[in-house]
Amino acid sequence: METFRKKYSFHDISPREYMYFPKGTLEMGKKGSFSRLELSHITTAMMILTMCFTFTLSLNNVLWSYMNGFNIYRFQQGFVLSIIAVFCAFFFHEMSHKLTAQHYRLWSEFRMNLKSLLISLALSITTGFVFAAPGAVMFRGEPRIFEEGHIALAGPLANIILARPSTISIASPGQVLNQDATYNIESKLSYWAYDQLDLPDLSARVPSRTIIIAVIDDAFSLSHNDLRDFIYQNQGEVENNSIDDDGNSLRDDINGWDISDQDNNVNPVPGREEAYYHGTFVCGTIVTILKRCYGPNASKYFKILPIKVMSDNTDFPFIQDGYKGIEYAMTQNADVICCSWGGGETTELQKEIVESAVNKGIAIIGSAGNYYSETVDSPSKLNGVLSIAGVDTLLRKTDASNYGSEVNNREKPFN
Ligand SMILES: [Ca+2]
Ligand SMILES: [Ca+2]
Ligand SMILES: [Ca+2]
Repeated sequence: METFRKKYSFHDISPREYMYFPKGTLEMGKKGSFSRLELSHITTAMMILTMCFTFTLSLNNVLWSYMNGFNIYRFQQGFVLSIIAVFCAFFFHEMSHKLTAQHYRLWSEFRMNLKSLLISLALSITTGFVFAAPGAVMFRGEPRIFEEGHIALAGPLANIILARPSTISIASPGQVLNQDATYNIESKLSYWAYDQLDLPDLSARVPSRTIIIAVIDDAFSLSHNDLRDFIYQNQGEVENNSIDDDGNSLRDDINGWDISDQDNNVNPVPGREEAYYHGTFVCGTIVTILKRCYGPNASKYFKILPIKVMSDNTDFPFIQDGYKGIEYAMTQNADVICCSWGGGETTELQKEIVESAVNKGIAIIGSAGNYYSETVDSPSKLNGVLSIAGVDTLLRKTDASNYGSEVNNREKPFN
């Protein structure tokens, strides 16, 4: 006769009676033993969960694909990440419950909840939302109170231990921005790529006026040692007097402008520098190239105009106001506009903005994209924009970059 019926999982479900019954009879509490039925339940649950997370992490659900197209490269990336996630978050969690229960000589097996798993899969495929209630570890026997506590604690504890090594970071494959860069430019960035550029020594041919390079991105750490001297100062503005001195409708836009949050602070929110690192990284790349070409005094001739186009209040790390950023760069007489982002369909208005910048003689640089696809993202693919793709360390096509004839070449005009 059963005396205890308990379920422990990270979701408290109510399985039907049959789920408790120990089919595939096992010796009570034999440590590490699995019945055939249990193995089939674990395998099925893991396979379905993996597919759920794949659709979500790769942003390939029906809703998103309808608007933006299905991306096989993101799907593959999402699949690999999902296998890792399901092993870490689900498998080790459930096995910790099970092995702890077996340690106390209790019968203990995992049982999936197939109906709940199929609902999760349908939700994930259609909307990208994951409701993960895969099942639970059951145990039977007569545990003492503290043993029940240990069994309950084992699962979450396994997740906490696995989450501890913060050195492992996995970028979301859905992000438009390049995410393989490091925040601390000096200490971590490999200089190999710069060596491949064969940059000329231009220290004897410095520009006769200050060249303004507008960088449109998520945020900028203006106090960074590498960037401090290069940051643009709007000469028409008086600092912090709450007056729009230069009459461009933006108060105190001294060092660029935060278009998404409508303020003059383009820095990342304190504490979120790692999430908003990309703009600082792009500037660091530009500064490194300038110093290699023009020497240590490069900051006298080149200034970086930081334009922040991702809100402090978003959890969705996508550039939101990129084209408005191009408009602002034009008002500040930028010579170069750097757009290390792209994607989606381009509206007529957005095309007109790029066209007017090109017609003003501004050099616009756009990244082709981060996916293995023979199409190039906007604004990079638009006429007059210099489209940049990536290569691997053997200078071959890489699956981390878009490619194709739209990448800048002789057929695609660039002024
Ligand atoms: Ca102003
Ligand atoms: Ca002012
Ligand atoms: Ca701000």
